[in-house]
Amino acid sequence: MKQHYFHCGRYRFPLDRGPRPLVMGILNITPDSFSDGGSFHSLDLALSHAEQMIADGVDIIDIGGESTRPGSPPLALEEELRRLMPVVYALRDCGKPLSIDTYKPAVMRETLAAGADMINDIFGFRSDGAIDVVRDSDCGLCIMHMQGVPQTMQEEPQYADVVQEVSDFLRQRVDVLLEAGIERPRLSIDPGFGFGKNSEHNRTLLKNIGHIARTLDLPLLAGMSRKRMIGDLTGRGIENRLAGSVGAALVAAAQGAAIVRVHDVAATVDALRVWQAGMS
Ligand code: PT1
Repeated sequence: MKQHYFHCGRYRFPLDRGPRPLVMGILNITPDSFSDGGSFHSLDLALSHAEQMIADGVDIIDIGGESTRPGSPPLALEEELRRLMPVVYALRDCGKPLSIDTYKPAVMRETLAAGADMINDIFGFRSDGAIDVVRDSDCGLCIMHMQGVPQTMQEEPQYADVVQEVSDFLRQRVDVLLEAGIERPRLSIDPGFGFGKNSEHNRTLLKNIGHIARTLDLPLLAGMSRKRMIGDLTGRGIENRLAGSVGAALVAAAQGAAIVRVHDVAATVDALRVWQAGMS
């Protein structure tokens, strides 16, 4: 039976509202470079960033403490919690669902207990104990595909058929999560752009996100904002990828993506509003 909503903790998003995907705004909590003890400065920055995203029309706020860009080293659990918890407490009643970008079950448990609505796991809930944590809540889930681990994933990504392999992986993870008793309306899937994929893999996936979403019959989240793949297509450095990223969000929308994960909320929401007006 066709799924009509995405269930995400305290929130429930209808999925049949025409072509416009939900906009997930990226809130990176970076270490505080201005002070070494208290982290008031970075908390303050994070909260004003969130406030701006809300004013700009964000639908979901995705909070991350650990960078998972290619080459990034893992972050200690204690430090990830130290960055995330004050932000979750401060934003829990901001009126928008809070998604936590983490693959660590202990971080999932603590942030869900503090009021988070969604867990966005680049590791696809493969960490020991991750499924048990989300099963005990009603949070939304994003199941992402990644080949390898962030530190080395871009060294030599290889696929015989990237669309098939990513789809097969996502289907397997969906089946495991359903068998564990997690309700289907809580699930979303993500091909994981840039996570163990070269530019040809990324381009092939970009052309096929509609196909992946239809074969898995689940809401699809696309995260391409400012990534290397946008640089590959435009020849632009990280600071000049806004237009390319907005273009990518529209391509995702055109193929029926349910959620786009972006840095530039205002520009993306504007583009999607125009898109929606022309498509509906
Ligand atoms: C993503 C994603 C994410 N991306 C989800 N979560 C990042 N669900 C973090 C590059 O090639 O796409 N989906 N959480 C950020 N990771 C990357 C990866 C950033 C690759 C940059 C690149 O430039």
